[in-house]
Amino acid sequence: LVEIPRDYNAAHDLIARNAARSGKVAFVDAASGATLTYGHLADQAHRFANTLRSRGFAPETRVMIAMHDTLEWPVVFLGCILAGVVPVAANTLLTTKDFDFMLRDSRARALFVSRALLPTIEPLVGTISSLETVVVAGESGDKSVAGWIAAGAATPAVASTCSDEACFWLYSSGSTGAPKGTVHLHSHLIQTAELYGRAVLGIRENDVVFSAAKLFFAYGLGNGLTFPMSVGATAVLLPARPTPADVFGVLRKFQPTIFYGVPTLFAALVADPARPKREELNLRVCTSAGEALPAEIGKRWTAQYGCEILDGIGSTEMLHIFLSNRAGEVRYGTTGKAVPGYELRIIGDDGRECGPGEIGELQICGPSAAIMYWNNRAKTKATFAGEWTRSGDKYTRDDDGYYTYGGRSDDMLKVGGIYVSPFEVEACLMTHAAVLEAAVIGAADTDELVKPKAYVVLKPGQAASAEDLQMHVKSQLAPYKYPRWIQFVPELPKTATGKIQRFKLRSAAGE
Ligand code: 3SK
Repeated sequence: LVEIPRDYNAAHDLIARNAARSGKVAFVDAASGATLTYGHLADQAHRFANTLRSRGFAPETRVMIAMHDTLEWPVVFLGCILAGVVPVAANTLLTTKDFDFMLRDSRARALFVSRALLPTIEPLVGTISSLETVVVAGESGDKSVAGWIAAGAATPAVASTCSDEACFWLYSSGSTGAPKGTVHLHSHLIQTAELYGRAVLGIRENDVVFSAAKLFFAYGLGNGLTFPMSVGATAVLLPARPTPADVFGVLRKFQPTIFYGVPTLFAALVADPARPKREELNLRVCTSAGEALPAEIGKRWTAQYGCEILDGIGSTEMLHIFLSNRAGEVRYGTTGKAVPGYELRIIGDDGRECGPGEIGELQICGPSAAIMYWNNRAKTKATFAGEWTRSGDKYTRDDDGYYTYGGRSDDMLKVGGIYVSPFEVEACLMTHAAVLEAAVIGAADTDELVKPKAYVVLKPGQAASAEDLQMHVKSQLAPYKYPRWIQFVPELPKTATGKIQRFKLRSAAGE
């Protein structure tokens, strides 16, 4: 385990590690080609921290970041942490309603937001009393991120924080209810960098890394910020959604040595007729997380690019990956073995620890576990049980210590690596005038990757097409949540007490 001093500021540590690399490129914006050196990053983060301080943002104040992955993202995130201010990194794909909840729940006093996301945020401006200011990224002027950086003094601005105090939050989604503000400490970032980044990935100074997962996801934050900064490597940032063409463009142009993806993306990449030849790329290792990587996709990628995908699993609660395959020991179709520094156990329905081959819930004990869900005592108690964090994922372990994914303990779906609650999609379908009832399950596509499928009962005398209902969901929820298939049925299977029997729909669908 990594020893962390009591007086410790996570951003100061990540910046100070690179004090002797001031001329080296820390971040590259793949869209514009602009770069940010470690020296400029340090300067801008301190200036930003000084502006926060001079505008009265005291340590422990919360602010929200809803920004695309540009060079300003690390400056804002690290600048806040330097000042002891707690950044809440938000999913940029969410809706106005989601932001309304998160801004109220976190009582963020400032929102740093990309210009392109303003239409989502504008209906909220002036309606949330705790939100004092909205500062736009990608612009210049007093009310812009660039303006806040420029206005700050260049003097060092490190708040005297403790390794055990709140450093940043991420929002995690659950099967029911609102997203949960997941509170992480100053000590957590570097723990993930040492235990997974260094020990499993072997990340080093001369690596160039590229993460398809964005910085606001726990997976993307470690991949694209903590790990490269912990060793002085260079990270390529892509502001836009990672289409196969963009991803291959980045892999060709910037020659990353580490590429972090998710199964849906790897499936699209191996099937892309315009994919580059092996010798055009410079990959050393790839990672996959978010959902189980189908073995076939891993094998096809390795056959094509001669480079393994280390499939692993992490969580917003544990901050990064705690179970992973290792280079040279990959077994596709499994999630590998425990990451050293994390202890894992599988607990059966009877509450006892499972032996090899027995299925149960995976629980994790390790030094990067979040301390709580904000404003949510019941869910905090249900998830964080003393030293152990419940994952909600079912697993088996074989005699060699390899773990294999066996589904969720709740009804949650992982779609493209992001949680989707079937209840939220059902509730949305039922707001359509023609829908009487709906049930949503996960169904596998041709790559064996899970997507939402809806069973819908229409009101008598009403008509609606599958496309109508898909459009309806797309207009109300984050775009990845819409059902890819809709089956109209005369009724839904139910228990005597009226509860929908999703397991019957799953088995009828062959899931
Ligand atoms: O979904 C995952 O497997 C994951 C991996 C790393 C960090 C966070 C998450 C949710």
